[in-house]
Amino acid sequence: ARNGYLLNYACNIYYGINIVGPSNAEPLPQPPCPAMYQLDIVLKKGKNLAIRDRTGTSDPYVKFKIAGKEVFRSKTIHKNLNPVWDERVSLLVETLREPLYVKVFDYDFGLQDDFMGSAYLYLESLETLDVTLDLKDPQYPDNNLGTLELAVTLTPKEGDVRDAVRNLFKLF
Ligand SMILES: [Ca+2]
Repeated sequence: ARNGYLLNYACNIYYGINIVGPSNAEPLPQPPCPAMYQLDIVLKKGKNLAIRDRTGTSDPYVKFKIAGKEVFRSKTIHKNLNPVWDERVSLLVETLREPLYVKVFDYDFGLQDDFMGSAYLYLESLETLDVTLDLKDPQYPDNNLGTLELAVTLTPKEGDVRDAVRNLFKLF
């Protein structure tokens, strides 16, 4: 929380410099607010996931995407609709505007994997550590495809607070 405060403080001073200048002056170049966050996610488990195999089960795995880019793929857990992954991933994100796109697939040997549902995790409005996502198929939004449980922590990066303060002093 202290780092977040410092980062906001540094950013506010950046923007403050531009705001208090004489109105007829050329605006100073707007330095990008050096906000960068570490996003720690524990993919815990899935509950009541969708059946995609003829045997009445699925082989689920999970992909995370941010801004269209795949940033994580979990292990496949075979023949289990209530899989426990307990996998941890640490990501660096530059903005909280892009949500984390979570997609679940059923692994099929030699065939194209089947879609088992997806959900968005909105980082801007993230308030709790423990997150339960309702999986949906956008084509059939009324179908319940089970849930995923995650633990999510968002931390402003300390290094960037230091950079922000260093850059700030260069301006004087
Ligand atoms: Ca399968």
